Order: sequence, then C-alpha cells, then structure tokens
Amino acid sequence: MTATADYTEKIPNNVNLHEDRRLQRALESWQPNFLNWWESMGPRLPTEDVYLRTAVNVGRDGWAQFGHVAMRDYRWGIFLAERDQDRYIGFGEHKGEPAWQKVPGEYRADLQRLIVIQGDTEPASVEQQRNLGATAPSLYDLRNLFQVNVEEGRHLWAMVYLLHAFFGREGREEAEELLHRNSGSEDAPRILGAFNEETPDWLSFFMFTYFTDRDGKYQLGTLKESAFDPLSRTCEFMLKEESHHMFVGTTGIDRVVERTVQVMREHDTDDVILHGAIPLDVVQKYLNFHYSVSLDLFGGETSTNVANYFTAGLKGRWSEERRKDDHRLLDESIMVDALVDGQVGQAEVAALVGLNTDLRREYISDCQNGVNRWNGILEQAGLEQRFRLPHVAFNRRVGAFAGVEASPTGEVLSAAEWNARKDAWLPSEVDKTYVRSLMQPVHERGKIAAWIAPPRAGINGKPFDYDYVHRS
Ligand code: BYC
Repeated sequence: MTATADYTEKIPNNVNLHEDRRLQRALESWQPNFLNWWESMGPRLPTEDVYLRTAVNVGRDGWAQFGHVAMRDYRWGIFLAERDQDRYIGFGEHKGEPAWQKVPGEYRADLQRLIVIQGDTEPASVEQQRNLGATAPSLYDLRNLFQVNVEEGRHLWAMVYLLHAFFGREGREEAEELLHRNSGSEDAPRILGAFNEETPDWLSFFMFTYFTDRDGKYQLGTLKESAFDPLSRTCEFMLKEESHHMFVGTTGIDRVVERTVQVMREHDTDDVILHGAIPLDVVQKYLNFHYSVSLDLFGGETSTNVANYFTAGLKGRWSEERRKDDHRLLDESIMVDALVDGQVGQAEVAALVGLNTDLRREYISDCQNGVNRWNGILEQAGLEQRFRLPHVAFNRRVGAFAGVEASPTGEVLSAAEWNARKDAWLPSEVDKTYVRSLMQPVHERGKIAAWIAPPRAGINGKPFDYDYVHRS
C-alpha cells in the first residue's frame, strides 16, 4: 500500500489497483458510466476550466494540488488513509479483535446497505446543485460550488470502490444503481429524504453545506470507527475533504448575515428587501428548514438497526476512543426525545437502541456553534435579533415526532394551527420567490452580488478577484 497516488493509471489510486486486474477492469468499465452521469446530471453551466483542488496523496504534508482543470478531466481517484497494521476493533462484541480486511459473511448485507446509503447521498447532492452555477454570486462562489461537486463525485468513487472490491456481483449492481437513482425522481428517488429536496438558490446551498454536509461529517465519523478497515480508512480521508464543504456553508451564511446587517445599519431599517438584501427572518426560516430536514437523516431516536450495527462493530460512535465506558453498552441506558402522552418529552431506553440520538446530540451541539457565530455578527452590529435552532420536534418526517406538528419551541399543534402558522417558520412561497429573484449571476472577475458580502480571503492564497473560473 502506498500513500501516494499512481497518476499514470486511468483511475488515480493508492490501493495498488494495477495488482488486481479484475477489479481494475470492473472499475474502468464503471468509469464511462460515471462520466456520462456527470455530463447529464452534474453541473449544467458550461465552463472551460476551474481552479480546483485535486486529491493526490493522503499524507500529512500536502495531500492536494490546486490548478485550473476542465471539470470533465478532473482526476477522480480512490484514496484510503494509510493503514495502521495494529488496528483493533474499538467497540461492540468484537472489541479487541484485529480490524477486518475483508467483509465477514454474516455482516455482508448490513455493511453493503450502509455503504450504499452513504454512496447514494454523494451523487444526489451533485444533482441537487446542478443548476446553481447559472446564478452564482461571484466567480469565487462558483468555484467553491464546483469544488464541492467534484469532491462529492470523488466520494461516490470511494463507495463504489468498496462495493466493487468487496461485495462481488451484488456490489457491482449496487454501483450501477447509484448512477440510476436520481434526486427528486418519481420512479427512482435517492434513498434519504433530504437528498430529494431541491437546492434551488444559493441561500439553500449554504444552508445545505452547513447542515446537511455536517450530517455527512458525523455519519462518516461513525463509519471511520468501523471494524471493516477499508471503510474506516476511506471515511477518514473523505472527512478531510468534507471540512471545506462545511466551510463553504459556514462562511456563506456569515456573508449573507454580514450583508444584511450592513444594509440594516446603513438604512436604519429591518426592511432590507427594498435594498436587495435577505431579511434576517427569512434566513431563520431557511435555517429551520435545512436543520429539521437534516435531523431526519439520523434515523429514529430509537433504532434496532443502529444497535445491531454497533454490536457487530460496523458503525461506532462519534469519538468512540474518547468515550469513558466499556464500549459495549450492554447495561447502559440513555434518555431520548419521545412523544409522551401526545406531548414532547423524554423516555429512558437501552443505550444501544438510542445511538442515533447520541450521534444527533453531538451534531446538534456542533450546529449550535454556527448559530452562535452568526449571532456574534448581530451582536457586534448592536442588533437585538438572534438566530435559534428550532426544537427537535419541529418539522420532522422521521422518528418520534414524524406524526405530529410542533412549533419551533416544541409545542405540539393541531393541524389547523400548524397550517395557519407554518409560513412564519418555514420559507413561504413569497420568501422563496424573493430569494430566487436575487439570484442573478455575477460571473465577472472581482464582482459580487448585492445580497452577500465578499469573503475575507480567496482560495489557496489567491485574491478574491482571481480568475477562478473560465467560462466557455
Ligand atoms: N429518509 O432504524 P431507523 C452525507 C429508514 S450525509 C428515508 O431509525 P437507522 C452527505 C431506514 O433506512 C450522510 N428513510 O434508521 C451530505 C429504515 O428502513 P428499513 C449519509 C429513512 O438505520 C451532504 C427505517 O427508516 N450517510 O454524507 O438506524 C452531501 C427505520 O429507520 C431515513 C449515512 O447516512 C430518511 N432520512 O438509521 C453529500 C450513513 N432515515 O431498514 C453527502 C449510513 C431512516 O426499515 N446510513 N430511514 O427499511 C446509516 O447509518 C443509517 O442507515 C441511517 C438510518 C442513519 C441513515
């Protein structure tokens, strides 16, 4: 196993692909299907080339190269973090045994399912974002969008490698299916709900990369703990790329809020619509939507699936190693959010079945950091408004609260009350139409749309007015 990619091959990789001709051929025959998918479902805006980061290594000192590349020629590769020869399983009933280099027969179906679900989200997000290029607020943002897109494409490659290398014919069939399902399709939708929602505007894109990519961070974090070592190593490397995606979201929302605040102060008004900025209450409604839809991605508050995954060693907890318990959890319990007599409450359940809740809590506290950061911008400007994460029961379609409607403060409502008030909490048609009306492209070097502040710095030490994208 080498840490450096072999770039002489058709598929850059650090998994010695050339030593396994069958696997190499299988992946080389999937490659044109991937490229066809990229052409038909990937970014729609034609470009000549884009200033992109390409993964070339997994080592500590420098793992990526920057340069202008034509997107179709992007070097999507297969990279696994370096192998730790002494890695042992850290949790569940196999704790202490050596990590697996092959898939144990008894866990084959479950592991395949987890990999397919993870793999399905990656191309889904590219599909959701395919029209955004046409309305980018600057070349800097356009480039970031494309960076996120090509790396989600690479994450698809990461999962497809595992399917091809370890799951035989079924794995190859699943790899094909990953290109056949499409976000929002009636006949063959993507597996998880949030990945069938539209990303129709850039505020949605920033919210998606803040909240939904962050689910990715936490799910990948649990799969990084997996006893199945190739999955663990793949996820470790994917997490490295993922942090830029969340940076795009965090700073994107920063910049929207900064611009709004600037307009509010300049004109001494909350009514920023007249001046082409996005009102704070509209930002809050978008936040409410993307946060609640992303909470659904954690599955139910209680789940026997997750208990089985943990016990088998397939999926661990966030920061498993740092947890101060027996890592088996057979005798422990946890309080989870639950519907108690029709009201939002808590219930005590076995820790194992509550693991989705455990992970979701880690996620929620991370999401709160973003809210604090955006509130810091409001506070610094001397404004009294504050953003808030809505209650976990708000707008849920999966889990304990799927059957009820609740307000952002967690009050259970009748259907009539919900219908009467939902436009105050979720983006209304009027809000969406307004936000879309702002989405006029700014594709000129150094220029930026009026609804968003410029970034503090460019990419890889380049200035904001660098020619990040050459249009064709
Ligand atoms: N939509 O036992 P439960 C990312 C199904 S994002 C539709 O509570 P479990 C990215 C569930 O399949 C990270 N269906 O669920 C971000 C089950 O069906 P069956 C993606 C749902 O299994 C941005 C039933 O409901 N990675 O990387 O404990 C851009 C009962 O559910 C949903 C992963 O998710 C839903 N939201 O947990 C690009 C990791 N939720 O078995 C990329 C892999 C649940 O009854 N997946 N269901 O037919 C998993 O770990 C788990 O499967 C889940 C669900 C956390 C998703």
